[in-house]
Amino acid sequence: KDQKPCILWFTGLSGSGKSTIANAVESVLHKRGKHTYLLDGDNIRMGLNKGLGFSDEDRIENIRRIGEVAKLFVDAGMIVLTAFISPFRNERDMVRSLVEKGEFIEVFIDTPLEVCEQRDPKGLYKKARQGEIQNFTGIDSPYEAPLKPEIAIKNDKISVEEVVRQIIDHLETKGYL
Ligand code: GGZ
Repeated sequence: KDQKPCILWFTGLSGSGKSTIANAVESVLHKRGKHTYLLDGDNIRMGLNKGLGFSDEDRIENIRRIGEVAKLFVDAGMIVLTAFISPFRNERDMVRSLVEKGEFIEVFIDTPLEVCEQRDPKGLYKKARQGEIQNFTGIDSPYEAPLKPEIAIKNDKISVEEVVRQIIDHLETKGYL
């Protein structure tokens, strides 16, 4: 198969665009005949990680399990895409250390908090500001931005198509595709 297995690990605030971008990248990869698997809240927090909440402890366990699952898919030869806030540097680095060098591609979706809060597609920021939700990332729970991500995208004034192009470009240049 003409692909090198890896994890495209998206990280960023709620509403930053991680899921949208990960889905769009996956669909381009599909069109090129690549074997992929996308892990996100819909298939993980509803299933394997049902019962985990948003305390620091639960987020750490959430990411640990996702990392282990992603590693299994890499072993199976897939290009794995994950779309979780994954707010802690420690846990992202832990996942990085689970796989071979070069198999972990950290993709920082760098959307300013103000922009995420303005979008607020699910009204969660509003609830967090009103104190109806506790431990909300960016409001009363920290987000530790990556220091040296493989890919950093300022997702403020550019289109999803442009973002996808940048990510596919990176994968081609580095020999993953
Ligand atoms: C952050 C929360 C919270 C709190 C519910 N903090 O925009 P969404 O809705 O669809 O994505 C967010 C999602 C975050 O889950 P993750 O598994 O990605 O988080 S982590 O990696 O930190 O474990 C948001 C929703 O769940 N959500 N409560 N308190 N996001």
